[in-house]
Amino acid sequence: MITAYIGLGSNLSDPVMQIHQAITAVQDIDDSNVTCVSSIYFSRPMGPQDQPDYINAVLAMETNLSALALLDSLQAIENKAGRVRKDNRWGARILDLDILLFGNEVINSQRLIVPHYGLKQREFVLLPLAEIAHDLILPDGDKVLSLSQNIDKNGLNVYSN
Ligand code: A4P
Ligand code: MG
Repeated sequence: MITAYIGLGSNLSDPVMQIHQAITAVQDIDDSNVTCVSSIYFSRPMGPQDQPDYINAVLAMETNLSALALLDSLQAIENKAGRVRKDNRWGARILDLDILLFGNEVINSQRLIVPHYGLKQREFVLLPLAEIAHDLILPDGDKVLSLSQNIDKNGLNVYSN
């Protein structure tokens, strides 16, 4: 089995409920087990500021699925939550599920870039990730804990454990 890390984000339609529902839905993905879930965090929007604040979390899972099959399952969960894809980059969304890491794999395909391209620049990804995986080392050798200690928190706060 491969250990994958998934980033969860929402800033529309009761974000805390969206994140809880999404965690439950990920637990139901075939050939996979969720092994750890971070606290739920409250974060300021990255990108356009004329949108609501976000709720973010990260979970760890073990899976026998391929990375693309996992992406399909995550996108099905986003669609079921009522996500409508718009052209506005970094705009408001009901639910965003990103594959942050897929084992130690580096993937650069048309549908999937892993590690996630924004991982190292996003406090709302690095802090929850470091919370559940202190010793994690990225495929390029960078330590998640040091990255999380050196990034501006930008008002990131634990919302609930
Ligand atoms: N894709 C490629 N790599 C991946 C990956 N590692 N995981 C492709 C998931 N998908 C990946 O995704 C567009 C396409 O990216 C997918 O079809 C997949 O094939 P999407 O979810 O439809 O689009 P998106 O998430 O809107 O992409 P975008 O614009 O890159 O958004 P981001 O970068 O995810 O940012 N502020 C706070 N505080 N918290 C947030 O969570 N999120 C965003 C969205 C903006 N500001 C935020 C937050
Ligand atoms: Mg996404």
